[in-house]
Amino acid sequence: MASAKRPNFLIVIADDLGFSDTGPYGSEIPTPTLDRLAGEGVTMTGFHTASACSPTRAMLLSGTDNHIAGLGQMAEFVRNRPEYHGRPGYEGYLNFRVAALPEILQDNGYHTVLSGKWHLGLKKELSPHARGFDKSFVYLAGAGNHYNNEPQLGDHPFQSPSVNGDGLWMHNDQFLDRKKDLPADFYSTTTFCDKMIDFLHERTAEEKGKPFFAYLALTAPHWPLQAPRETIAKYRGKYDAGPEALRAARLAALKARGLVPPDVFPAPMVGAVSKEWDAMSAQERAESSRRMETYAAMVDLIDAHLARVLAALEATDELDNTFVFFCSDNGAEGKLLESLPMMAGTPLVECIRRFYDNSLDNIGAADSFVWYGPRWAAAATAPSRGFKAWATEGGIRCPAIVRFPPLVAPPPPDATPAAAAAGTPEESSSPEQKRRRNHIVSHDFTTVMDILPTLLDLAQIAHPYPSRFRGRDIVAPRGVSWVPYLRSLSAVHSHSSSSHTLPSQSEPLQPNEQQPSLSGSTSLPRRHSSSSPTHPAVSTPAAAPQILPPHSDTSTTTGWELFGQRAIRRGRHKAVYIPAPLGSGLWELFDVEADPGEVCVLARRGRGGWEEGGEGLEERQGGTGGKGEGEGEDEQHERILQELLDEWVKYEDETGLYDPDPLAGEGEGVGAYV
Ligand SMILES: [Ca+2]
Repeated sequence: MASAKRPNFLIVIADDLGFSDTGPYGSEIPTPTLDRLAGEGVTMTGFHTASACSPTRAMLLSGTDNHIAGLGQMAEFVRNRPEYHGRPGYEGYLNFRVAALPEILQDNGYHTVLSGKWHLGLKKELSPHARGFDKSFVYLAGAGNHYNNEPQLGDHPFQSPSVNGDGLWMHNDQFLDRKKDLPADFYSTTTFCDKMIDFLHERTAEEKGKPFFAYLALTAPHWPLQAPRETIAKYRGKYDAGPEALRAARLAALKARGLVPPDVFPAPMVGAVSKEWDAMSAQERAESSRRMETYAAMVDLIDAHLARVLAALEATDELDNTFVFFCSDNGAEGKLLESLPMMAGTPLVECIRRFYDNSLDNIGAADSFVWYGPRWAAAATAPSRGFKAWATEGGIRCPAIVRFPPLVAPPPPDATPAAAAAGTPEESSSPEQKRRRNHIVSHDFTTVMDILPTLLDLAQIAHPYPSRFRGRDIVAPRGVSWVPYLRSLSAVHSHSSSSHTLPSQSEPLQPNEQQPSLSGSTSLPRRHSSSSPTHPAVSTPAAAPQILPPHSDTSTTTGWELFGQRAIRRGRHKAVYIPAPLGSGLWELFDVEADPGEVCVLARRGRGGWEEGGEGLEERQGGTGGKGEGEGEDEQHERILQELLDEWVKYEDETGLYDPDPLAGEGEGVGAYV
């Protein structure tokens, strides 16, 4: 009987998928498969990754920080920066200080398979086959043509992996010739899901006796935006009102679902901004819309093909004993790549100019090569600030859905007290309305580093640290198992389905008109921190089940750094450092639960001021004037910021983080290739 086995794991990761791009998060793009997973499981709003691809994947498979696991910076970024070379944690591949999740599972009786993007080492000895996967079909690099169409290569030897996939495909321990060995009808999402289904079908009797770990790492909807013409056609005209209209609709949908605070103040646009919709010519608007239509088609196809994978598991009666986890690897991609000075004349841009056709009717085709730019990305990241590669929430807060009925599931739609109390007549509620009312939403902070401890907990496998592992010394994971948390969510939801809505602020948002703007942004609103608990259920009577957030301990801090952008978070407070010219070049304190847009600066401090012991650049945003007994609000925020900066120093020490100042001036160009 399937349920007697240890649980299977299916981890599905999408590439550069934005926060609100799927149905559970209110998207207009229909994603019935993800709607089902969310309706039968948990939708998370507090899930965090690194701000870019390979660091997140390193965290996922190691359970620890990317600066420890070998992706302190992306390999593409450090390649021509010798100051990083030779530093532990900056190897550019998943290093051997970590015990990789598939290695641990393989050693403990799991059948381990991967289909999709690896991005954690380009050599055979660093490949999935070498890191614990029994079976793998992989693209080793970070981005590539979704149709395996590289017309330029016969003529011109472009070396960027984005336009040259030669030598980057592997099946198990063998390199593939992408021209001969990939299917003639290759399309990334289709083929990766086909291969995953093949791996599941092809299991031997012995392999079927084992639980499995299946890692499906899709390359969509990462640029180049490409999809079959008929799928793009489904979205024709849907985006003609432009990105601002889409952003407003997405925000409204997030609020309607209780996924963001109802009074949230969305972040203003940041970074290099493309032309206003109204300032565009009709032709420019048509081309921009077509890019978004293509993006939507890519998301549509992720869902459609994921349905096939789940159907394969249902056919073998394995789905309900499979912990299914779906997420994105970083925020939506908002770079305006073509406008970056550092991109001018690069091989990629030159290659696109010479060999691709980005005319309106060809956008999305195999020989087109486009991205969609900051305004469409801002629709997907709203209300958060920034995009992929930013340490603000727009870069690191990602959609995440869990389905595993043995641990966490909403009760049947009409069985909840709220449903009964509401007395809603059966005929007046659509199945969709009933499902949504019954959804379990998790607002608590979680991180991609938690996946490894969670899976090991479910499999009842102890992490090998501090013992040696496969003949080497290893580090401990930094993530925390979600098992008690998910169980508590289910219990609380069953006990009282008073919906898991975000607390509204006790005081309304107030303009902060006396404050100067930050880095040219609009004037900052300001509001008081709420002293109310994160979640209404936390304060339910003692007899009621309690939610057990995995990172509830206020001494737990989580840090981020990539491309010189830094952040450190403890509880609801987060300090962010964005170098000029993109940011203020100051450490800024936010309450990211009340203010997920990171627009209300509670305190600020210069990096130099901190380093020199509090002298110098220290300044802060004006307070509210409230003078309570003892510590005032401003003093409290200053103290919290100071504590977080102390934590930052610890984080640097613990992770071996190396962040030379010269990065600060590079702005948005960093990481442009990946
Ligand atoms: Ca990515």
